Amino acid sequence: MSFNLPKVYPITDTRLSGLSHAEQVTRLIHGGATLIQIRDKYAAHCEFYHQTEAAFQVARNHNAKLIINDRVDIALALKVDGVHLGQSDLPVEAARRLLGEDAIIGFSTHNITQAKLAATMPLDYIAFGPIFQTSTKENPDPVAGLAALREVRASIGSLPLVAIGGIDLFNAAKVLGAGADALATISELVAGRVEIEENMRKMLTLASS
Ligand code: 3NM
Repeated sequence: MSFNLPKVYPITDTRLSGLSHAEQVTRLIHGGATLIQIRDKYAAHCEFYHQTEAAFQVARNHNAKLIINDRVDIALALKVDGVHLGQSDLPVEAARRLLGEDAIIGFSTHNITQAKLAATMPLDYIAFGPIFQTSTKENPDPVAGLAALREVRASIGSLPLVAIGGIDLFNAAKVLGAGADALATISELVAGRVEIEENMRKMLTLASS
């Protein structure tokens, strides 16, 4: 259960980008991404399976890692690198049993209580958010803010911490300064289909400086 969490963790969105997951993965990798989450709340399961298969092919060809949002069954079937689970998905322990020790498993948390509980689970990273206002997620939890992020950082030991929700080029440095190990972003990276590669490169440069 040890893996290298990059500072920028892009997440795909076919509606925002107007592009397939594989196409987004291609552009993100060209911009420097090494770990990408495939997220799709609308595609039929069968379609999501096939799109993820195509995206995984691209990722593998470039030695990038692919994480699937929610779907442990698809992760298992395609042997992708891992899953990202939400509070109402399959329990983390069950996913770990199915996917094994080598899979990357991340888990969304939205308040300090959830984050502290998550720190006791067999996880590779904890995600915390929304840090800022987001219009990408339907029915998001209340905005947590940077102070809560600092509190989570202080409460989960050395477990890698991914911040999410409304993160852009302007607030990214503050989020890292509050203790996040990685910035997970959707709209700032993939909303403009033409600029995906450039957006990714800019965010990585900023996060690495
Ligand atoms: N999860 P954007 S916020 C998928 O709070 C997701 O757990 C969140 O999109 C959480 O970068 C969010 O466009 C949306 O704000 C992130």
